[in-house]
Amino acid sequence: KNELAYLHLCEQILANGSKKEDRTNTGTFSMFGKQIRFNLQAGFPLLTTKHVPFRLVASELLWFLRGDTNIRYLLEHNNNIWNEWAFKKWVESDEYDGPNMDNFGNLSQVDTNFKQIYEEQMTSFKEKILHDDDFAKKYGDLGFVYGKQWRHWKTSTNETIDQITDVIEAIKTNPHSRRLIVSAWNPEDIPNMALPPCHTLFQFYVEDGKLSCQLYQRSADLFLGVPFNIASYALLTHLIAHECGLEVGEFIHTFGDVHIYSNHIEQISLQISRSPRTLPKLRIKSDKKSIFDYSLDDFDIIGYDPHPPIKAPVAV
Ligand code: DHF
Ligand code: TMP
Repeated sequence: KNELAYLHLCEQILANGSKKEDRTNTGTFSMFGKQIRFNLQAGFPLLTTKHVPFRLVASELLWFLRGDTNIRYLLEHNNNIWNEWAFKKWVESDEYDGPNMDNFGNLSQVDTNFKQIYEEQMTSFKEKILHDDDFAKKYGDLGFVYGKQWRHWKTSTNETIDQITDVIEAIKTNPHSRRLIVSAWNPEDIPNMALPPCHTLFQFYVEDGKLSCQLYQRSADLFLGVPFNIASYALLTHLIAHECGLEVGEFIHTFGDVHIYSNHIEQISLQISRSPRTLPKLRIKSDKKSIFDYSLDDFDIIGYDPHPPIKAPVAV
């Protein structure tokens, strides 16, 4: 079963990961340079040892594909996974005059009073992003993150490169190419991003009518981020294969710093104690002219029977 590769990597890091401080002051157990593989023919890799919300994975991917970098679209789709990073920019701005939100990520985990004040601020922040256009423009935007680099990479001569359109065209016209690459890592733009891209660069490979994809992820939160990242790139590979008249091959997930946060140990131990179940299938319900025309209702996950969700705090 495909999922065992993920579970083995979790076990390995729990057993042999080195204790490492990190930017968020949470502390991690970490390893460098690992790889897991998923045969996409064997099922869609939405992990079954905990419930992974496919709706959130898919709406985030559609958001990238739109070239969108503003969390308003995510909030309109009830997707809250990027809120903290926009909120951070807001509370650190000169215009914010509410209660002190320094270190809100860590404080809200240990101080229940603070947590309540934080949640009130977050609720009103979300309301403003949804209903105040000017505010959303200014504070909903995460900067030059994935959507911008994938669809509107800015060149030194002020033109834009649409890497997704280009890579699809290249897969269609030149499938043997060894240059089928999309990069989100734009050194010039890094200072203007809420978070430098974790899924940094990916490459496609066509063999025997099958499309494979390999991702290089520079930094990987094995419990929270990675299950989303696996499903997201699997979905992207399916969509591009569909558009190019190819079958799906493998998704190969290569990691730089892959880590388990010290406050995820119990959760991940519970998860690896569970037995993986049969992977679900992805059904693409409607044919679209282009990969940019899909909406959430166009995909179905069939036969997903996961173990219950496991909650964990995200390190900000
Ligand atoms: N920072 C850190 N420290 N880890 C991340 O995984 C991460 N991921 C980001 C942005 N910054 C990050 C974007 N992706 C969740 C999943 C993916 C994601 C951000 C957050 C998450 O919290 N998942 C929960 C469910 C959330 C929900 O239901 O709203 C989960 O249990 O999978
Ligand atoms: P860093 O920028 O200091 O590496 O912190 C980013 C954290 O977010 C790190 O724990 C990795 C995690 N992450 C993922 O695992 N997957 C993602 O898709 C994103 C955006 C972040």
